[in-house]
Amino acid sequence: MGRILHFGLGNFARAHLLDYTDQAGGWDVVGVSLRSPAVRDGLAKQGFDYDLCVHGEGVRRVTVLQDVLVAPENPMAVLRAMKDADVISATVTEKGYHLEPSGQLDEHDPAIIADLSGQKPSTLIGFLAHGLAERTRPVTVLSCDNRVENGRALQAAVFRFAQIAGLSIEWDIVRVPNAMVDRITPATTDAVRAICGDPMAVPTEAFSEWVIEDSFAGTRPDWPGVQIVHDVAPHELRKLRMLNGAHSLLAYAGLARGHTFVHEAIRDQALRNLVGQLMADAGSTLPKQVQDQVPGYASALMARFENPDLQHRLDQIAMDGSQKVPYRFIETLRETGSEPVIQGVRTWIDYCVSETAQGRSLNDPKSTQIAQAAQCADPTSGLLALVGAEDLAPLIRE
Ligand code: CS2
Repeated sequence: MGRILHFGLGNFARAHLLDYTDQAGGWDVVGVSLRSPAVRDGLAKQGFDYDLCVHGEGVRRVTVLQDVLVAPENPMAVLRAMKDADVISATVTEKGYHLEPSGQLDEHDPAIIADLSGQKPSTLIGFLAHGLAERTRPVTVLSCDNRVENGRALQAAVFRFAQIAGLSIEWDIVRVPNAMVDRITPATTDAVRAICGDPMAVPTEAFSEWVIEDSFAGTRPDWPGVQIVHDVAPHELRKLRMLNGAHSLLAYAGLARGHTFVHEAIRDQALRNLVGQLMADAGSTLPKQVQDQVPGYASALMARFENPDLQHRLDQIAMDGSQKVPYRFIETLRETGSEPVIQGVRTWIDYCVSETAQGRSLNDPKSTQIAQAAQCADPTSGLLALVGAEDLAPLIRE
């Protein structure tokens, strides 16, 4: 029996890595919650099993999870668990990597400063640096978050942290593959809990995709349907720029036009046209070998967005914009000057300015800086600076 130690037990992990591993058989998963005990407490009451409510397919009981460790309660238990796991994986969202827009470890981030000065880690990066320094047996560290070259970025961040902290990691026994992950998984609603009769149920769509770089230090589960490839980049750019780019455009422009859910926004003809053009523009930036997939992928995405059963809230997607805008909009914009992408960036800026003006703090790790920038004389430049794109201000303002 192999073991995965997984950091971050949000709905996405429970609908993706845990579901794949449950279906693979022969492996189990121990989860690590980096913040609150809520998920552990909820799942512990039901033996760590939960219902996955797959729209269009029915309910599946996922039984692969054995335990959940709550890092703030007992960081030493997490470090001990890191010694034995065959695979250490993570879905901690973009902000959990503590990176600058350039992709380097953000050494000014308070959580990283605290981890570097304290004895016990609290971030994924701190745990990995300390945990890997203790490893003598090969291990794969698998990032399952939306980010360009997620494995490389994670490895570089841990490398830098370890360097500053004076920790020595035997990198020869560690592999950190890049991976593209996809499954639209909204927050759980009371209706989903009621339908399943499970307070910890997770709603998700039938579609799912996982493409992982062929770079493992040891064995891995026989995950059904997972593509193991030499180069993840074409798949990852397709998904991040087309799906996630379209999602963020729908979120900021859709909220401004009074919509609440993705399925409503995509039925608004003006937004639908914008999204179609954004996908075509983003598609044109992709490597040659996936160019012919662009039209089919775009129409499949439209159908996924139209799914009314998912009840996917736009304000959920609008969260953490400072972390998402760089890879969802800025890269495509630099390569194409795309008009719908310009509108995406503009509507993000408008969203920051109007939320701040109404006295609401954004749900974003840079909420303080966003509020300051949104109230300054030139919010466009101030906000673009936060996503490493101040030079694009003239284009956005036009
Ligand atoms: C969404 C993603 O919340 C968001 O930002 O764009 O969570 C999206 O649903 C997933 O990446 C789909 O795989």
